[in-house]
Amino acid sequence: MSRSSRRRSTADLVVVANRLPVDRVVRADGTTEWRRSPGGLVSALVPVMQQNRGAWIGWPGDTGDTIEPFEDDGITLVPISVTPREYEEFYEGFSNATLWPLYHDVVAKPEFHREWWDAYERVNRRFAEAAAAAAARDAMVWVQDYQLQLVPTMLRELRPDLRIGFFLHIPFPPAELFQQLPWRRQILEGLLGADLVGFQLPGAAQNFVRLVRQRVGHKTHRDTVYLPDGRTVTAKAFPISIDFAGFEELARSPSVQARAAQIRNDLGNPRKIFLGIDRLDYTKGIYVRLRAFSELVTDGNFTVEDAVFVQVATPSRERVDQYRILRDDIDRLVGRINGDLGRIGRPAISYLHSSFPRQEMAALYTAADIMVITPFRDGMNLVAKEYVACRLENDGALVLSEFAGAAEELRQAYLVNPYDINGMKAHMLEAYHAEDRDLARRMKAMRKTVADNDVAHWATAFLDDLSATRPNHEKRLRQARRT
Ligand code: GDG
Repeated sequence: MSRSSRRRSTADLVVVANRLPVDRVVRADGTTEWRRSPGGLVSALVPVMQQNRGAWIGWPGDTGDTIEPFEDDGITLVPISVTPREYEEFYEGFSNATLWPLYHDVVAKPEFHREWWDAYERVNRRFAEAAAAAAARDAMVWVQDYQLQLVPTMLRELRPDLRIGFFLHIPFPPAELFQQLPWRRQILEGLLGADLVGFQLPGAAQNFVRLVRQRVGHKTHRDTVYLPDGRTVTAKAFPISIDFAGFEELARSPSVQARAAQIRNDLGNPRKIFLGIDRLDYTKGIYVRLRAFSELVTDGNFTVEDAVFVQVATPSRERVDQYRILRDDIDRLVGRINGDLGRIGRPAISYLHSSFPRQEMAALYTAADIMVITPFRDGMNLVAKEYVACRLENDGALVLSEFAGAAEELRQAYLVNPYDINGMKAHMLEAYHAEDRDLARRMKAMRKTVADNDVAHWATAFLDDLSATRPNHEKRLRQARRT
């Protein structure tokens, strides 16, 4: 056994995700270093992984050379190579132009290409083989998200001793839509390799169980699927969350407070600041929300001196056609609105197509009076929870789409239907005129919900349930070996 493979088969907890939790940074002198990527998932899992001889398997973020597994802060990182062609077909193609629109209510038309599917299978197998090599005997493996739905079964075939969990970060569609997928049965069977399949919402878990019954023909009862070999699979909701205390601390820091004041000042101290922050994605409903805001100005509800809309759109999937088209559509809309309604030094919409450090995000959340989140469909939407975490004084209003997973928990938000522009305008206006007492009552309740259910709570709940699966596992394995 080589040194690296001996090291690799010792992890008691293995996370398998499309991306590694680090980014490769090239220094000025040409040498490279790995920097931990910020984000709730990473910060919630790192401590658990450090205590459990953890390994993280993922793509390192470029399509270049093969990189050997290495240690980073008590965790083994196992980079998976993906060729430029596979990146196009597996990631941009099948993951982001087939599954992403299909799972988000078909808000854009999914494309079905057989060579994309072949690449999806091939890359999933590579991830599964790496997980099989990294996991210690009887270890727990947690597979993340829609790019890797075939991994659970591929891994189970290689390593029947493992406890395998899967979590889907995006919605799981109803049967009527999922059925369009030419590879629907393979995806369902891929997921059934897991002992525990986690979703953001109970409705998604029900969609999955119903499809398994209809399309694969297994017996099901409530949240459990009964497989012919006696194994069971549980499908259950685990709504993901954020590092609430971390965001509170950021918002409380003097530098973020000062920056928030400066942002208000730079915007000309309007009475109200509206804010949107999203990846530039057609599921997020950016276009309709900007139209709704501009109509409120045109209708004379307020002027551009009274209110401004700050929209941050983080660049995303820029080589996928539908994302290029969306970017042009939004550019044109913002140009038209500002051309029609803006005054010198007072645009109606302050549009930023770039990404920012976490501190700047916290300053924007702190500066904004009304956060507007209007996706047509969203697994959860962490921005909604981050905004709530930053409102230390229980002020600020959250306008939130009913079709974001977060709406099931944040019931005190101004809930809107993003397909109904008039309804959305009415709620934005209600938030604009709301009394401080009413806002405080709503925000206080939402802050409690998020504080009590942070991302550490989410990770623990999932891993506790996963470790409790298959109580008769050992016995069944012994029997299987005898026959
Ligand atoms: C998927 C699901 C689900 C954004 N711009 C910047 C930045 N961000 C951060 C936000 C937030 C995260 O990215 C975005 O998360 P969302 O939940 O809002 O949306 P998706 O990216 O679509 O995520 C979603 C999520 O997975 C988790 O399961 O909730 O439904 O679609 O944390 O703060 N962060 C920084 N600069 C930016 O410019 N630093």
